[in-house]
Amino acid sequence: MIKLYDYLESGNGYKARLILTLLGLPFERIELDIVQGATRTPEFLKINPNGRIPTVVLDDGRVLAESNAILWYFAEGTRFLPADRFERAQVLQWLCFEQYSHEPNIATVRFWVHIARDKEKPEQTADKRKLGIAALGVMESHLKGKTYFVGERYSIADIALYAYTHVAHEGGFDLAPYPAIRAWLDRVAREPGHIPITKG
Ligand SMILES: N[C@@H](CCC(=O)N[C@@H](CS)C(=O)NCC(=O)O)C(=O)O
Repeated sequence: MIKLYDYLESGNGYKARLILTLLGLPFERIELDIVQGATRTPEFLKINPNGRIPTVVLDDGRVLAESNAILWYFAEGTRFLPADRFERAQVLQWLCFEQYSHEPNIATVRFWVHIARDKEKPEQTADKRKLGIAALGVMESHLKGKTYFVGERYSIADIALYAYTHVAHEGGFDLAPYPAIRAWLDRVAREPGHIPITKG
């Protein structure tokens, strides 16, 4: 069975849980307490030298890390990743945006404010908050008049961006000024087979 090294509060872990669940693929979830350093033990570093969840071990023992690579691997050949060349590149565009402009700001501020207050770096919080708000602005202008990020269909671009946007309020991000984002969040949550972040 597929093994998923995970942490329930993690949006990156949630991306993996969500795609596996949507595809009906059984998996064993192994919870690692990232706050207590469980991803940095010699045993886990042998599995993923980068010391981070989510990390997946396939049935044949191969290991795959990085949430968006995991999304891509499982979505390949399914309705969650378009076949059209340009649309695939657009999905990749949003996955890169998520990892460069969105997650490092919105997820990090949420981590400091909501999960590990003692680890907060106050001098960085304000800068990251500004960059997170800028990322929300980009999403809002893209989503105006659209149902989903790419090709008017639910794809892993939506899953990747949903993960930390729907819990952004836990980091103190106010979504009131973003009606298109809020409508899209509701749409994603109504997708058949959807699970909340809290579902292990
Ligand atoms: N770019 C990676 C980021 C993974 C990541 O930062 N994981 C965090 C939890 S969300 C983690 O494992 N932190 C524990 C640590 O750094 O020791 C991805 O998208 O999977």
